[in-house]
Amino acid sequence: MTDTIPILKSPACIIGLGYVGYPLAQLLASNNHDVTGIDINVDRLHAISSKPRNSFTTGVVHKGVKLSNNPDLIKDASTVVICVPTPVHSDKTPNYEYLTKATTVIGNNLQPGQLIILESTVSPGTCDDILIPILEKVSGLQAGTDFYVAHCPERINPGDSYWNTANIPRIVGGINQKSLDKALEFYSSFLTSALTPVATLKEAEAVKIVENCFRDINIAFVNELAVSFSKQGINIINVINAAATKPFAFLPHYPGMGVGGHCIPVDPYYLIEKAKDYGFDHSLLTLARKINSDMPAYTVQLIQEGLEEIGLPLADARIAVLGLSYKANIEDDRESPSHHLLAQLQQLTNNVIAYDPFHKEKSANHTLASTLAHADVIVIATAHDEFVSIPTIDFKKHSVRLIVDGRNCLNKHAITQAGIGYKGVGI
Ligand code: SAJ
Repeated sequence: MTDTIPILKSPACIIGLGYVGYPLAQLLASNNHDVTGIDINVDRLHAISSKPRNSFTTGVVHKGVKLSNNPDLIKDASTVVICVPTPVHSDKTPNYEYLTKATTVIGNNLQPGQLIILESTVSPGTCDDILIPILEKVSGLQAGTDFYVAHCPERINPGDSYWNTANIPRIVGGINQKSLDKALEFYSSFLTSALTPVATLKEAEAVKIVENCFRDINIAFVNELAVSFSKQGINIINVINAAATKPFAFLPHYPGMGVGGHCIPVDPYYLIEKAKDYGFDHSLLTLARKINSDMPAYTVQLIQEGLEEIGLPLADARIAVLGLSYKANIEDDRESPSHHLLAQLQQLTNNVIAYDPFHKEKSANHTLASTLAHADVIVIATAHDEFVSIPTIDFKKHSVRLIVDGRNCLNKHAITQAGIGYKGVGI
């Protein structure tokens, strides 16, 4: 029975080596855990091991993590942590494909005494309704007695230089007390952060969804204010920053050309869809999603207004969108509003290109200078440092005529003083 081995010495297996699973595997390895990382995507394993495809052998240990695509290795672990993607389908309904496949594979290798922890973000009730039934059906074992189940929703902020897998506080729920205790013992063996137990698996699932719905709603609030206040000649950034001087009961969020990433624009749909099963309509969450999803279209409107103000017909304008990543100084462009903006612009004109230093393969030109040199209109979609630090004189030098600052990250005053048209989001 694997549950008699002290957790620190017992091997762990991480299923899914993405932006959550691989940092977790590395942290376990750096804390002297015997850790195996399993990913079905061999290209991912090659990328991690930085070995060319023809020289990678499954089971190779890289930086203390045994890398493999062989699910049989699950049998050897005392703790199995699931970190697979939970995206949405094109109709915005939850896509549990990755989770059900991973769970079935785990079920086929499940051993008595193992602790199964789900970290992926899911709707409340997913452990009870999907994870546990599959594990029990495939293995013939009983959850809570033969094996243990917990949910510790991942929290990670890509690009954050301070908060990381080791120090971000976490919450944990279990199917029963023994599962919860084993999960708390596991995480406390390598995390430096606070661990907060919650009463049930459902509460743990709900916490993460609530965190990210909170963020989406607050971003929608300032995005709506930005559109309203721009009509009233009020600078929304000044208003938000002044409101943020209130030391309590206000948390600043900022307007922009849209909300991207694998979390914030996705997670609310998990709650919206689950609540429908109970006959409840999350009208606020739905409206917030619509407001944020409409921001690329609002940005197109700003471009059209700016072109009219400088007397340049859209048909004659060479437009360059700067930034494909969903947020500053990272590569990830999943659900990026930049893609929605480009698609809408391409409906109106063929003369639109993109540039992102993290996506040279999707950039029309390989340098920022050549992009600026061939554009009348610059649209800032991502506040990468490379864009924020462009001297106004460079825009002038390349005869840029209009700047639409989708992240309010440039110096509006210097740009307008240089005789260049400027449109911000609410400023
Ligand atoms: N955004 C705004 N205005 C804001 C904040 C963000 O328009 O005031 C936009 C960003 O440009 C981006 C999107 O929203 O396109 C998401 O930004 P984000 O800072 O929330 O970045 P994420 O998606 O990496 O969010 C992560 C979240 N991670 C997960 O849920 C796995 C979550 O931990 C936090 O909500 C967030 O980090 C954070 O606190 O920074």
